[in-house]
Amino acid sequence: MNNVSETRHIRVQREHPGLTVWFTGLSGAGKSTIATAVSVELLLYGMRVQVLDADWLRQNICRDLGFGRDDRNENIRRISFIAKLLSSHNIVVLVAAISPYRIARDEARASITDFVEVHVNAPLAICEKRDPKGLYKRARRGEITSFTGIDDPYEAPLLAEVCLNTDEESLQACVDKVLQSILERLSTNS
Ligand code: ADX
Repeated sequence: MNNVSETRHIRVQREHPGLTVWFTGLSGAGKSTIATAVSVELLLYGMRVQVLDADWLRQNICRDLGFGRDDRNENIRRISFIAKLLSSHNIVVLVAAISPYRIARDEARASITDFVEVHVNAPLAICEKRDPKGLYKRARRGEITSFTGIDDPYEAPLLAEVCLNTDEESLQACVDKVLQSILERLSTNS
């Protein structure tokens, strides 16, 4: 079955289990763009979806947090908590957060029943060239400190279920890879 017919198959069932899909990668790698595009496709087929974008959460429930190690870990802990709750109600949760520390992502994985990790990978030089928010320039000028990839580490996943190379693969190719992985997982669990 191809993606579309598999998705329709799930829709015909009308019920699908919950799942958390966790997009990790450098700022500017494409996490939010891909998560949003995936959510649109899933919604079109009548599935229950929630995107949890860290940029947005940092404007509300995580607005008290900065970018030191403890605060980043707390950020991921809060996001995991919401993702776990929503996915327990059979919602497909798409998390987009740099989530640079492996241990924090592994804790998220351990706390959430069904978890798919997506490494949104692009070389630092490419992310820096894209610089959609102008933050890399500010970090290079020293106006922002502890910036991931510049003066704070990004620990790439060792065993992500999906690896996307956004400097080489098109947006649609990336979306299709994620959809494929979601549909396989939902079919297995339903
Ligand atoms: S995380 O490390 O705690 O997972 P998160 O994904 O929530 O980070 O937030 C990252 C976003 O915050 C970036 O896309 C960028 O817009 C902004 N930002 C501001 N300061 C920093 C920083 N020092 N390091 C990384 N991102 C930063």
